[in-house]
Amino acid sequence: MTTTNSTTDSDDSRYPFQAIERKWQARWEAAGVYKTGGSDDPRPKYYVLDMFPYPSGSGLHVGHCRNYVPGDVVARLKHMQGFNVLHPMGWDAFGQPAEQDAIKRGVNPSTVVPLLAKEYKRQLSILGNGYDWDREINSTDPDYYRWNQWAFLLFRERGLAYRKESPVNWCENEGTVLANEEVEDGKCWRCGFPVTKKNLPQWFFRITAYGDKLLEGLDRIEWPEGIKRQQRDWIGRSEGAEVEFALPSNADAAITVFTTRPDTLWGATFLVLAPEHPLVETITTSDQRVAVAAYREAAQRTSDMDRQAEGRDKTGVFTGAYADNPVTGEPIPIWVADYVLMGYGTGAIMAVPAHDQRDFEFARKFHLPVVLVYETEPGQGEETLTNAIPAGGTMRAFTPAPGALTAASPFAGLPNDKETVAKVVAWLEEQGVGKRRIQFKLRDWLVSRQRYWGTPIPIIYCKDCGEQPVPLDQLPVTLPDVDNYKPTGTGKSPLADIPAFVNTTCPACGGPAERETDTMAGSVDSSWYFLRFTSPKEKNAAWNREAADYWMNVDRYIGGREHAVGHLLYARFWTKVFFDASLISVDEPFQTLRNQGSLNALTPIVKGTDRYIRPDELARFTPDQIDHAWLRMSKTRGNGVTPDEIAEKYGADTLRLYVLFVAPFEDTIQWNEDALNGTSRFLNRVWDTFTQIAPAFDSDWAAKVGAATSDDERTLRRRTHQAIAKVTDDIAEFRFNTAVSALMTFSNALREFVAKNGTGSPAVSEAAEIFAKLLSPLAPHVADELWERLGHANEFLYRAPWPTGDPAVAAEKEATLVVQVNGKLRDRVTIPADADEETCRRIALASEKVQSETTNKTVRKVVVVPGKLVNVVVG
Ligand code: ANZ
Ligand code: ZN
Repeated sequence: MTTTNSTTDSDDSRYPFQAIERKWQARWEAAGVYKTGGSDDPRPKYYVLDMFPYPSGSGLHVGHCRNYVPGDVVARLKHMQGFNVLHPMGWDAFGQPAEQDAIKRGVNPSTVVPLLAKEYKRQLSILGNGYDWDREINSTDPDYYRWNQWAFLLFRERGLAYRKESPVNWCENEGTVLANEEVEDGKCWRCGFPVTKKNLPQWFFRITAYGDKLLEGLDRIEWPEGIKRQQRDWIGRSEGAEVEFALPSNADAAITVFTTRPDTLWGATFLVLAPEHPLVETITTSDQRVAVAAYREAAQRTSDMDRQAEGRDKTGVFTGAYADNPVTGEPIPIWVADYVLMGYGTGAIMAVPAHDQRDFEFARKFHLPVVLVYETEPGQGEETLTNAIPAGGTMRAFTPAPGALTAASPFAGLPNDKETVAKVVAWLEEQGVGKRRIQFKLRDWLVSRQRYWGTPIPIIYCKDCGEQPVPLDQLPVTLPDVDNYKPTGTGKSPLADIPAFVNTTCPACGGPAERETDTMAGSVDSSWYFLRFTSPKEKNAAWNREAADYWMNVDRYIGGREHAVGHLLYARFWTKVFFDASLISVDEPFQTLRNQGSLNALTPIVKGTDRYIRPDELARFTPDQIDHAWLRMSKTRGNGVTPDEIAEKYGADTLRLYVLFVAPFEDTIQWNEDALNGTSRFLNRVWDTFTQIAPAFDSDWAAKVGAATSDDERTLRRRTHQAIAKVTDDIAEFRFNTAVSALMTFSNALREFVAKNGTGSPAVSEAAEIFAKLLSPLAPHVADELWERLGHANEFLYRAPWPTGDPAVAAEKEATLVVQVNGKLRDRVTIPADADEETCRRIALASEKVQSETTNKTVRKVVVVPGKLVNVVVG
């Protein structure tokens, strides 16, 4: 009765995925299968979190499946393995995307967000993702953002939030503040007007106070090395010293530099100040004033990145002033140059052209002296140097000029290494001209946004009492409902135009006062949402302590690499602050992080450029102007394919399998709709196989399968138990592609068996039941349908126990290993037929009989014929 049906691949045998998927989605929802257990649940907990999305107008595209499907697969596996699983979803809905969408539609973002969220939820449900929607959070809900405000005040109380004047990107033409990503080549992205800087008082979080803790914690979490490296570089801890240079012309002032190489002080032949350095004004001599002023002007228009670019032609201007090199006693000229940044160290450097490449280029261009501190060959001369020498060599002896600190350098002959640096720092400290200093590249986090769509900053300004926090019992400060939420022309947030919002009373004196009108950056919302998910309905606190202690930290966090030094750093910082304030019990939020690869689509571009062409622009180009490139699928590029259309055409289960199977999780996928036919065919074949098996399915197979001992039955059982081990490990380790291919192999074995031996064997029932379970996390709809067809009425595989494999059954055919000692037979051991040399050696040496022969003797040699014989030579 059981020959394989050769028409299985044709369209008429396509399984009815649409009906099946709708049916199971409705059943799952009605039964509330994805409801999370409480923190008193006896099962061990497992917290799987996908970075929560910001909903925007065009909804999800299939590229999002790479983020959300794998998280769902892992959550399903863990639930079936007996864990109490938290797998929540919510909306990161403050900020630009929702605001832009609202501006486009001419309505308030608060009207748009719930609609967008609903649409995202619908699309995620189409994919079959199982979230506990009772825990849905929306960051724009006052019940959520009041806790942003609470946290802001907590940070302020702990000295971690402060206000200071700081430049913003400013478009004079539009009268708006621009975010960094709205500045393109120094110009406004909308109107092309040159962007300038404008100083505004703004709020900062003092993340720099956590530089060391943020570094240290990286050693304790299981994150991709690349992300850890990015965070380390971003934090950028440098050990060095501050050194003071006196000004002969001005006894009241001195220039302090930060250097990582104080040991090269003998070769510091000039100083360089950042153009913005406050002393530039004071020290510039009158004949240099015009030139210096012009140079500072020009520097203001250059971005920090360009200023630091390697190999860029060095520019600068002499101030006319000199400083004393404290160790040589020589006066050295003070220059201004834009390769020195005001925002790092002290904004001033000592230039050591012999050992620092940038200083070298600068010195050669402006004919400044070069003095070697370390020489790599005796009598080496400076004139012939073509590059700085950053490492190596031994320190020269210096003959000091009159007025120098010492008679001669006490370090002559020392090597160019860290120890010498440390000795010099200690010595400079003794001499009172320098001190040890740790410097971080990390900057404090600017949280102020001059935008409407964000959390209002809960501060009140009183003429008499100054800056006052809004009392906690008056939170939340809610965002007023307004018609105009577009950026104002003054640089202030649109909230500043709403007197009813601005005017309030001072919490301290009761007098008239004004509210802060800036809102918080959207990155604040995502800095703690993982805590809110542990108790999203908590009324009296940001989270319920017991729930947070039970669930934290997140076991598997899944999201894009682009968040490496933004969100992922901020979330760690907030967690550490909460930990230090004794509000939670963990100091790292995400134990394990996994970054999905992106999904690219073949996108039309303008020939010879990398500019993409959106579908609505295509008509403006002739065919010979158009080329194609693989670009990341995204809303803005208009190259997105919705999960809706794919689910309609192939089924969500097919889409899930395609996304999981086509490439390793971390790799880039090139979207190819044809490839969906492959996974679709696989599911159709599975469907056909189960159609054959179901009538003969015996749910009591476990009691009978031990008797299934024909060669074919043993082979099938071996494949079944091998599949359990492989799929279990692969899913847990995010090797979804090989998990799917293991299922394909398993499915083929089952089909072959049935074709040859029919469906009557208990080994077939065993295989069918286990196959449905293993398929379930990956393709949950069809798996539940197959389960039902095997006779499990009113059940959900999500609630079924995950199978455990029997390694003995899974072992490849067994073989007998002959074990000899000095050529004499001592033992016979049963081993897996495919045991390799190392395994055979280990098994043989572990044999009791061998051990009793070899005690007090030296094993000289072990000869192994894998799978057959081991001879232990002792003497
Ligand atoms: C003298 C020297 C000699 C330096 C030498 C380096 C090599 P990191 O490691 O990145 O911390 N520097 C200090 N402040 C700067 C600023 N505001 N803008 C630009 N450059 C600045 O780099 C520290 C080094 O970068 C410092 O050590 C200083 O140059 C420069 F053979 O001082 B060094
Ligand atoms: Zn007051």
